[in-house]
Amino acid sequence: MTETIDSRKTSASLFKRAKEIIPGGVNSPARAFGAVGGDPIFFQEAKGAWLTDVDGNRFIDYVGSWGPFILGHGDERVLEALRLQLEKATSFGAPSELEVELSELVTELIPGLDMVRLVSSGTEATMSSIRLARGYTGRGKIIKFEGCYHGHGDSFLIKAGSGLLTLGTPSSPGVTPGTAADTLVATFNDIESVKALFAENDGEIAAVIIEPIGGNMGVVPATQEFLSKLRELCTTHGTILIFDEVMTGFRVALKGAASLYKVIPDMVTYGKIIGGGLPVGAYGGKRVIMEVVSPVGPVYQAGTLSGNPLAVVAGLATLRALQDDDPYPVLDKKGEQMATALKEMATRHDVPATLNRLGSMLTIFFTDKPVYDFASATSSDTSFFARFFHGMLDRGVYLPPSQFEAWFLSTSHGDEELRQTLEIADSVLSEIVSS
Ligand code: KE4
Repeated sequence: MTETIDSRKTSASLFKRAKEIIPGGVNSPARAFGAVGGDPIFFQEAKGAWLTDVDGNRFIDYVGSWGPFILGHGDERVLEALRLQLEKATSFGAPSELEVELSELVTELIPGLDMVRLVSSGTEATMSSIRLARGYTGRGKIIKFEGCYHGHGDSFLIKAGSGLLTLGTPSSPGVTPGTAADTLVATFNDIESVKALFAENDGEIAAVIIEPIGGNMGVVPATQEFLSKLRELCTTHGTILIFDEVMTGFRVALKGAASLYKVIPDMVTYGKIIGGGLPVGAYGGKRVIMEVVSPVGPVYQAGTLSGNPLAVVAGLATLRALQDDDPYPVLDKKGEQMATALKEMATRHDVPATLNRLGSMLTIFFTDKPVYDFASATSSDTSFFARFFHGMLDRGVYLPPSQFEAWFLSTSHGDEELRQTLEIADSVLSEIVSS
Protein backbone atom coordinates (compact mmCIF):
# COMPACT_ATOMS: atom_id res chain seq x y z
CA MET A 1 0.00 0.00 0.00
CA THR A 2 2.20 2.84 -1.17
CA GLU A 3 -0.44 5.05 -2.79
CA THR A 4 -0.85 8.31 -0.91
CA ILE A 5 -4.12 9.34 0.69
CA ASP A 6 -6.17 11.54 -1.61
CA SER A 7 -7.87 14.32 0.31
CA ARG A 8 -7.89 15.98 3.71
CA LYS A 9 -10.30 18.77 2.85
CA THR A 10 -12.80 17.96 5.57
CA SER A 11 -10.02 17.80 8.18
CA ALA A 12 -8.74 21.13 6.90
CA SER A 13 -12.12 22.82 7.16
CA LEU A 14 -12.75 21.35 10.62
CA PHE A 15 -9.33 22.55 11.74
CA LYS A 16 -10.16 26.05 10.49
CA ARG A 17 -13.39 26.03 12.50
CA ALA A 18 -11.68 24.50 15.54
CA LYS A 19 -8.97 27.16 15.65
CA GLU A 20 -11.63 29.83 16.04
CA ILE A 21 -12.92 28.44 19.30
CA ILE A 22 -10.29 26.05 20.71
CA PRO A 23 -6.71 27.24 21.35
CA GLY A 24 -4.66 25.89 18.45
CA GLY A 25 -7.71 23.95 17.34
CA VAL A 26 -6.82 21.09 19.67
CA ASN A 27 -7.67 20.03 23.20
CA SER A 28 -4.11 18.93 23.85
CA PRO A 29 -0.95 20.44 22.32
CA ALA A 30 0.52 16.95 21.83
CA ARG A 31 -2.00 16.53 18.97
CA ALA A 32 -1.13 19.80 17.26
CA PHE A 33 1.63 18.58 14.90
CA GLY A 34 3.82 21.36 16.39
CA ALA A 35 6.97 19.27 16.13
CA VAL A 36 6.34 17.93 12.62
CA GLY A 37 4.50 20.75 10.87
CA GLY A 38 1.27 20.53 8.96
CA ASP A 39 -2.27 20.34 10.27
CA PRO A 40 -3.69 17.69 12.59
CA ILE A 41 -6.06 15.15 11.10
CA PHE A 42 -9.58 14.81 12.43
CA PHE A 43 -10.81 11.27 12.93
CA GLN A 44 -14.30 9.84 13.00
CA GLU A 45 -13.95 6.08 13.56
CA ALA A 46 -11.54 3.52 14.96
CA LYS A 47 -11.51 -0.28 15.08
CA GLY A 48 -8.69 -2.62 16.00
CA ALA A 49 -5.41 -1.16 14.72
CA TRP A 50 -7.15 1.18 12.25
CA LEU A 51 -8.35 4.78 12.27
CA THR A 52 -10.65 6.41 9.73
CA ASP A 53 -10.41 10.17 9.29
CA VAL A 54 -13.25 12.52 8.39
CA ASP A 55 -12.29 12.28 4.70
CA GLY A 56 -12.59 8.50 4.77
CA ASN A 57 -8.85 7.87 4.72
CA ARG A 58 -7.69 4.85 6.74
CA PHE A 59 -4.53 4.68 8.84
CA ILE A 60 -2.71 2.03 10.81
CA ASP A 61 -2.63 3.59 14.29
CA TYR A 62 0.56 3.65 16.42
CA VAL A 63 -0.73 6.33 18.81
CA GLY A 64 -3.61 4.30 20.22
CA SER A 65 -4.94 7.41 21.96
CA TRP A 66 -1.45 7.75 23.54
CA GLY A 67 -1.48 4.31 25.10
CA PRO A 68 -4.90 3.14 26.37
CA PHE A 69 -5.73 0.84 23.45
CA ILE A 70 -3.41 -2.08 24.13
CA LEU A 71 -6.28 -4.33 22.94
CA GLY A 72 -6.89 -2.16 19.87
CA HIS A 73 -9.82 0.18 19.38
CA GLY A 74 -13.28 -1.19 20.17
CA ASP A 75 -12.45 -4.51 21.78
CA GLU A 76 -15.80 -6.34 21.93
CA ARG A 77 -15.41 -7.12 25.65
CA VAL A 78 -14.97 -3.44 26.46
CA LEU A 79 -17.84 -2.37 24.19
CA GLU A 80 -20.20 -4.94 25.71
CA ALA A 81 -19.33 -3.78 29.24
CA LEU A 82 -20.04 -0.19 28.23
CA ARG A 83 -23.33 -1.05 26.50
CA LEU A 84 -24.61 -2.81 29.62
CA GLN A 85 -23.51 -0.03 31.93
CA LEU A 86 -24.93 2.74 29.76
CA GLU A 87 -28.43 1.41 30.36
CA LYS A 88 -27.95 1.43 34.14
CA ALA A 89 -26.08 4.65 35.05
CA THR A 90 -23.06 6.60 33.91
CA SER A 91 -22.29 8.33 37.20
CA PHE A 92 -23.68 8.66 40.72
CA GLY A 93 -21.36 11.03 42.55
CA ALA A 94 -21.62 8.35 45.20
CA PRO A 95 -19.83 5.04 45.75
CA SER A 96 -20.58 2.07 43.50
CA GLU A 97 -19.49 -1.59 43.57
CA LEU A 98 -17.63 -1.17 40.28
CA GLU A 99 -15.01 1.19 41.68
CA VAL A 100 -14.42 -1.25 44.54
CA GLU A 101 -13.93 -4.06 42.01
CA LEU A 102 -11.41 -2.05 39.96
CA SER A 103 -9.53 -0.98 43.08
CA GLU A 104 -9.43 -4.57 44.37
CA LEU A 105 -8.17 -5.84 41.02
CA VAL A 106 -5.37 -3.26 40.81
CA THR A 107 -4.22 -3.78 44.40
CA GLU A 108 -4.27 -7.56 43.91
CA LEU A 109 -2.14 -7.30 40.78
CA ILE A 110 0.48 -4.73 41.76
CA PRO A 111 3.28 -5.59 44.18
CA GLY A 112 3.48 -3.23 47.18
CA LEU A 113 0.15 -1.56 46.45
CA ASP A 114 -2.19 -1.65 49.47
CA MET A 115 -4.68 1.07 48.54
CA VAL A 116 -5.64 3.23 45.55
CA ARG A 117 -7.70 6.34 44.94
CA LEU A 118 -9.38 6.61 41.54
CA VAL A 119 -9.31 9.94 39.70
CA SER A 120 -10.07 11.03 36.12
CA SER A 121 -6.69 11.54 34.48
CA GLY A 122 -3.00 10.79 34.79
CA THR A 123 -2.36 14.42 35.69
CA GLU A 124 -4.78 14.22 38.61
CA ALA A 125 -3.05 11.04 39.74
CA THR A 126 0.45 12.51 39.70
CA MET A 127 -0.57 15.87 41.17
CA SER A 128 -2.32 14.05 44.01
CA SER A 129 0.61 11.70 44.58
CA ILE A 130 3.08 14.52 45.22
CA ARG A 131 0.63 16.46 47.40
CA LEU A 132 0.22 13.29 49.46
CA ALA A 133 3.99 12.70 49.61
CA ARG A 134 4.45 16.29 50.84
CA GLY A 135 1.65 15.89 53.39
CA TYR A 136 2.97 12.55 54.60
CA THR A 137 6.62 13.63 54.95
CA GLY A 138 6.06 17.28 55.91
CA ARG A 139 8.67 18.19 53.30
CA GLY A 140 8.24 20.55 50.34
CA LYS A 141 10.62 19.60 47.53
CA ILE A 142 10.35 16.94 44.83
CA ILE A 143 12.84 15.53 42.34
CA LYS A 144 11.78 14.86 38.75
CA PHE A 145 13.93 13.93 35.78
CA GLU A 146 14.69 15.96 32.68
CA GLY A 147 12.59 14.68 29.81
CA CYS A 148 10.03 12.91 31.97
CA TYR A 149 6.45 14.12 31.71
CA HIS A 150 3.98 13.65 34.51
CA GLY A 151 1.02 15.60 33.14
CA HIS A 152 0.39 19.33 33.28
CA GLY A 153 0.44 19.92 37.05
CA ASP A 154 2.44 23.07 37.90
CA SER A 155 5.16 21.18 39.75
CA PHE A 156 5.91 19.05 36.71
CA LEU A 157 6.16 21.66 33.95
CA ILE A 158 9.86 22.08 34.49
CA LYS A 159 12.19 20.49 31.94
CA ALA A 160 9.37 18.11 31.03
CA GLY A 161 8.83 15.92 28.01
CA SER A 162 5.95 15.05 25.67
CA GLY A 163 3.96 17.99 24.29
CA LEU A 164 6.24 20.58 25.91
CA LEU A 165 9.05 19.41 23.63
CA THR A 166 6.90 20.06 20.58
CA LEU A 167 6.72 23.71 21.60
CA GLY A 168 10.49 24.02 21.80
CA THR A 169 10.40 24.88 25.50
CA PRO A 170 10.51 22.20 28.23
CA SER A 171 9.03 24.53 30.84
CA SER A 172 5.88 26.64 30.99
CA PRO A 173 5.07 30.25 31.88
CA GLY A 174 2.43 30.53 34.57
CA VAL A 175 4.32 28.32 36.99
CA THR A 176 5.30 30.55 39.91
CA PRO A 177 8.95 30.85 40.95
CA GLY A 178 7.96 29.43 44.33
CA THR A 179 6.50 26.31 42.76
CA ALA A 180 9.42 25.91 40.37
CA ALA A 181 11.88 26.29 43.25
CA ASP A 182 10.36 23.23 44.92
CA THR A 183 10.94 21.08 41.85
CA LEU A 184 14.51 19.83 41.54
CA VAL A 185 15.55 18.30 38.23
CA ALA A 186 17.96 15.38 37.94
CA THR A 187 19.34 13.54 34.93
CA PHE A 188 17.63 10.31 33.93
CA ASN A 189 19.82 7.20 34.46
CA ASP A 190 22.40 9.30 36.36
CA ILE A 191 22.35 8.40 40.05
CA GLU A 192 25.13 10.89 40.86
CA SER A 193 22.85 13.75 39.77
CA VAL A 194 20.26 12.52 42.26
CA LYS A 195 22.78 12.10 45.06
CA ALA A 196 23.93 15.68 44.50
CA LEU A 197 20.39 17.01 44.91
CA PHE A 198 19.89 15.02 48.09
CA ALA A 199 23.18 16.39 49.45
CA GLU A 200 22.17 19.99 48.65
CA ASN A 201 18.62 19.57 50.00
CA ASP A 202 19.09 17.11 52.81
CA GLY A 203 15.89 16.47 54.74
CA GLU A 204 13.78 18.60 52.39
CA ILE A 205 12.84 16.14 49.63
CA ALA A 206 9.35 14.70 49.95
CA ALA A 207 9.36 12.58 46.81
CA VAL A 208 11.22 11.42 43.76
CA ILE A 209 8.86 10.88 40.84
CA ILE A 210 10.03 8.95 37.80
CA GLU A 211 8.73 7.19 34.72
CA PRO A 212 10.54 3.86 35.31
CA ILE A 213 10.52 3.47 31.56
CA GLY A 214 10.62 6.95 30.09
CA GLY A 215 8.06 7.34 27.34
CA ASN A 216 7.88 11.11 26.97
CA MET A 217 11.31 11.79 25.54
CA GLY A 218 10.74 8.81 23.32
CA VAL A 219 11.20 5.37 24.90
CA VAL A 220 14.14 5.49 27.32
CA PRO A 221 14.15 2.64 29.86
CA ALA A 222 15.84 3.21 33.21
CA THR A 223 18.73 0.85 33.80
CA GLN A 224 18.28 -1.78 36.49
CA GLU A 225 21.22 -0.40 38.44
CA PHE A 226 19.86 3.15 38.34
CA LEU A 227 16.41 2.19 39.54
CA SER A 228 17.75 -0.09 42.28
CA LYS A 229 20.07 2.66 43.54
CA LEU A 230 17.24 5.20 43.36
CA ARG A 231 15.18 2.93 45.60
CA GLU A 232 18.03 2.67 48.09
CA LEU A 233 18.60 6.44 48.09
CA CYS A 234 14.92 7.20 48.75
CA THR A 235 14.80 4.65 51.55
CA THR A 236 17.93 6.13 53.16
CA HIS A 237 16.52 9.66 53.05
CA GLY A 238 12.94 8.81 54.03
CA THR A 239 11.81 10.12 50.64
CA ILE A 240 8.74 8.70 48.86
CA LEU A 241 9.63 6.95 45.59
CA ILE A 242 6.80 7.39 43.09
CA PHE A 243 6.68 5.33 39.88
CA ASP A 244 4.65 7.23 37.34
CA GLU A 245 3.20 4.30 35.40
CA VAL A 246 0.48 6.26 33.67
CA MET A 247 1.96 5.09 30.36
CA THR A 248 3.75 1.87 31.36
CA GLY A 249 1.16 0.50 33.78
CA PHE A 250 -0.41 -2.66 32.32
CA ARG A 251 1.46 -1.77 29.09
CA VAL A 252 4.89 -3.33 29.68
CA ALA A 253 3.64 -6.11 31.98
CA LEU A 254 0.42 -6.92 33.80
CA LYS A 255 2.13 -6.12 37.08
CA GLY A 256 3.89 -3.06 35.70
CA ALA A 257 7.50 -1.91 35.64
CA ALA A 258 7.92 -2.79 39.34
CA SER A 259 7.55 -6.45 38.40
CA LEU A 260 10.10 -6.18 35.59
CA TYR A 261 12.74 -4.36 37.63
CA LYS A 262 11.91 -6.02 40.95
CA VAL A 263 11.94 -2.54 42.49
CA ILE A 264 8.93 -1.65 44.62
CA PRO A 265 8.05 2.06 44.84
CA ASP A 266 6.25 3.63 47.80
CA MET A 267 3.56 5.00 45.49
CA VAL A 268 2.48 4.45 41.88
CA THR A 269 0.29 6.39 39.47
CA TYR A 270 -1.87 5.11 36.63
CA GLY A 271 -3.92 6.37 33.70
CA LYS A 272 -4.56 5.38 30.09
CA ILE A 273 -4.97 1.55 30.06
CA ILE A 274 -6.62 1.52 33.53
CA GLY A 275 -9.54 3.38 31.90
CA GLY A 276 -9.58 1.36 28.66
CA GLY A 277 -9.83 4.61 26.68
CA LEU A 278 -12.23 6.39 29.05
CA PRO A 279 -11.10 8.91 31.69
CA VAL A 280 -9.68 6.99 34.64
CA GLY A 281 -6.48 7.67 36.59
CA ALA A 282 -5.35 6.30 39.92
CA TYR A 283 -2.70 6.81 42.56
CA GLY A 284 -1.87 4.38 45.30
CA GLY A 285 0.70 3.01 47.65
CA LYS A 286 1.37 1.62 51.07
CA ARG A 287 -1.57 1.79 53.49
CA VAL A 288 0.33 3.95 56.00
CA ILE A 289 0.76 6.60 53.29
CA MET A 290 -2.67 6.32 51.66
CA GLU A 291 -4.47 6.70 54.98
CA VAL A 292 -3.20 10.27 55.13
CA VAL A 293 -5.61 11.07 52.27
CA SER A 294 -8.97 12.66 53.12
CA PRO A 295 -11.39 11.78 54.53
CA VAL A 296 -9.24 9.41 56.65
CA GLY A 297 -6.35 11.86 56.90
CA PRO A 298 -5.81 15.57 56.30
CA VAL A 299 -4.43 15.60 52.72
CA TYR A 300 -7.33 16.76 50.58
CA GLN A 301 -8.11 15.35 47.14
CA ALA A 302 -11.50 15.04 45.46
CA GLY A 303 -13.25 14.69 42.08
CA THR A 304 -16.79 14.85 40.74
CA LEU A 305 -16.40 11.99 38.31
CA SER A 306 -13.71 10.01 40.10
CA GLY A 307 -14.44 6.29 39.77
CA ASN A 308 -17.54 6.87 37.67
CA PRO A 309 -19.18 3.57 36.63
CA LEU A 310 -19.02 4.12 32.87
CA ALA A 311 -15.27 4.78 32.78
CA VAL A 312 -14.56 2.13 35.40
CA VAL A 313 -16.27 -0.69 33.48
CA ALA A 314 -14.08 0.07 30.46
CA GLY A 315 -11.00 -0.18 32.66
CA LEU A 316 -12.23 -3.34 34.38
CA ALA A 317 -13.02 -5.03 31.07
CA THR A 318 -9.59 -4.08 29.72
CA LEU A 319 -7.63 -5.31 32.74
CA ARG A 320 -9.65 -8.54 32.92
CA ALA A 321 -9.00 -9.13 29.21
CA LEU A 322 -5.29 -8.60 29.81
CA GLN A 323 -5.43 -11.12 32.67
CA ASP A 324 -7.29 -13.65 30.51
CA ASP A 325 -5.26 -13.18 27.33
CA ASP A 326 -1.76 -12.54 28.77
CA PRO A 327 -0.82 -10.81 25.49
CA TYR A 328 2.57 -9.63 26.72
CA PRO A 329 4.77 -12.32 25.13
CA VAL A 330 3.08 -11.80 21.75
CA LEU A 331 3.22 -8.00 22.09
CA ASP A 332 6.91 -8.25 22.95
CA LYS A 333 7.51 -10.41 19.86
CA LYS A 334 5.66 -7.94 17.62
CA GLY A 335 7.66 -5.08 19.12
CA GLU A 336 10.91 -6.93 18.59
CA GLN A 337 9.95 -7.72 14.99
CA MET A 338 9.10 -4.08 14.30
CA ALA A 339 12.21 -2.66 15.98
CA THR A 340 14.57 -5.14 14.31
CA ALA A 341 13.11 -4.49 10.88
CA LEU A 342 13.21 -0.70 11.30
CA LYS A 343 16.82 -0.82 12.44
CA GLU A 344 17.78 -3.10 9.54
CA MET A 345 16.12 -0.88 6.94
CA ALA A 346 17.63 2.31 8.40
CA THR A 347 21.05 0.70 8.16
CA ARG A 348 20.34 -0.42 4.58
CA HIS A 349 19.40 3.17 3.66
CA ASP A 350 22.42 4.49 5.57
CA VAL A 351 20.13 6.45 7.92
CA PRO A 352 21.49 6.91 11.46
CA ALA A 353 18.92 5.36 13.79
CA THR A 354 18.71 4.07 17.35
CA LEU A 355 15.78 1.86 18.27
CA ASN A 356 14.67 1.85 21.91
CA ARG A 357 11.95 -0.57 22.91
CA LEU A 358 10.33 -2.19 25.86
CA GLY A 359 7.58 -4.63 25.04
CA SER A 360 5.03 -3.00 22.75
CA MET A 361 6.29 0.56 23.12
CA LEU A 362 9.14 1.70 20.92
CA THR A 363 10.80 4.77 19.43
CA ILE A 364 13.09 5.14 16.42
CA PHE A 365 15.49 7.98 17.22
CA PHE A 366 17.19 9.40 14.12
CA THR A 367 20.61 9.59 15.73
CA ASP A 368 23.65 7.31 15.62
CA LYS A 369 24.14 7.67 19.39
CA PRO A 370 22.73 5.38 22.06
CA VAL A 371 19.75 7.10 23.71
CA TYR A 372 19.70 6.76 27.51
CA ASP A 373 18.64 10.22 28.73
CA PHE A 374 17.14 13.53 27.61
CA ALA A 375 20.39 14.96 26.19
CA SER A 376 21.07 11.91 24.02
CA ALA A 377 17.41 11.77 22.94
CA THR A 378 17.59 15.37 21.78
CA SER A 379 20.65 14.60 19.67
CA SER A 380 18.12 13.13 17.21
CA ASP A 381 17.48 14.73 13.84
CA THR A 382 13.96 16.04 14.42
CA SER A 383 13.65 17.49 10.93
CA PHE A 384 14.39 14.05 9.51
CA PHE A 385 11.74 12.65 11.85
CA ALA A 386 9.23 15.24 10.56
CA ARG A 387 9.84 14.13 6.96
CA PHE A 388 9.55 10.48 7.98
CA PHE A 389 6.35 11.20 9.91
CA HIS A 390 4.66 12.88 6.94
CA GLY A 391 5.87 10.26 4.50
CA MET A 392 4.26 7.60 6.68
CA LEU A 393 1.13 9.67 7.23
CA ASP A 394 0.67 10.29 3.50
CA ARG A 395 0.75 6.53 2.98
CA GLY A 396 -1.70 5.66 5.75
CA VAL A 397 0.42 5.12 8.87
CA TYR A 398 -0.38 7.33 11.85
CA LEU A 399 2.67 7.77 14.11
CA PRO A 400 2.87 10.01 17.19
CA PRO A 401 3.57 13.51 15.76
CA SER A 402 6.84 13.95 17.64
CA GLN A 403 10.27 12.36 17.80
CA PHE A 404 9.87 12.37 21.58
CA GLU A 405 6.95 10.01 21.95
CA ALA A 406 6.43 6.25 22.04
CA TRP A 407 4.86 4.18 19.30
CA PHE A 408 2.29 1.76 20.72
CA LEU A 409 1.50 -1.66 19.26
CA SER A 410 -1.70 -3.42 20.22
CA THR A 411 -2.97 -6.99 20.08
CA SER A 412 -4.88 -5.83 16.97
CA HIS A 413 -1.67 -5.09 15.04
CA GLY A 414 -1.50 -8.31 13.05
CA ASP A 415 1.10 -9.58 10.58
CA GLU A 416 -0.61 -7.68 7.76
CA GLU A 417 -0.49 -4.35 9.62
CA LEU A 418 3.16 -4.89 10.49
CA ARG A 419 4.00 -5.92 6.91
CA GLN A 420 2.26 -2.87 5.43
CA THR A 421 3.88 -0.55 7.98
CA LEU A 422 7.37 -1.85 7.26
CA GLU A 423 6.85 -1.80 3.48
CA ILE A 424 5.75 1.82 3.71
CA ALA A 425 8.60 2.76 6.07
CA ASP A 426 11.08 1.27 3.61
CA SER A 427 9.67 3.28 0.70
CA VAL A 428 9.56 6.48 2.79
CA LEU A 429 13.18 6.14 3.90
CA SER A 430 14.19 5.37 0.32
CA GLU A 431 12.38 8.47 -0.93
CA ILE A 432 13.91 10.74 1.73
CA VAL A 433 17.49 9.60 1.21
CA SER A 434 17.19 9.85 -2.57
CA SER A 435 15.63 13.34 -2.51
P1 KE4 B 1 -3.07 12.66 31.35
O1 KE4 B 1 -3.38 13.80 32.29
O2 KE4 B 1 -2.75 13.17 29.94
O3 KE4 B 1 -4.13 11.57 31.36
O4 KE4 B 1 -1.74 11.94 31.88
C1 KE4 B 1 -0.57 12.70 32.04
C2 KE4 B 1 0.63 11.77 32.00
C3 KE4 B 1 1.26 11.45 33.19
N1 KE4 B 1 2.32 10.62 33.22
C4 KE4 B 1 2.81 10.08 32.08
C5 KE4 B 1 4.00 9.16 32.15
C6 KE4 B 1 2.22 10.38 30.83
O5 KE4 B 1 2.73 9.83 29.69
C7 KE4 B 1 1.11 11.24 30.78
C8 KE4 B 1 0.44 11.65 29.48
N2 KE4 B 1 1.08 11.20 28.28
C9 KE4 B 1 0.94 12.06 27.12
C10 KE4 B 1 1.58 11.38 25.91
N3 KE4 B 1 2.96 11.14 26.04
C11 KE4 B 1 -0.50 12.38 26.85
C12 KE4 B 1 -0.77 13.04 25.52
C13 KE4 B 1 -1.37 14.40 25.69
O6 KE4 B 1 -0.91 15.13 26.58
O7 KE4 B 1 -2.27 14.73 24.89
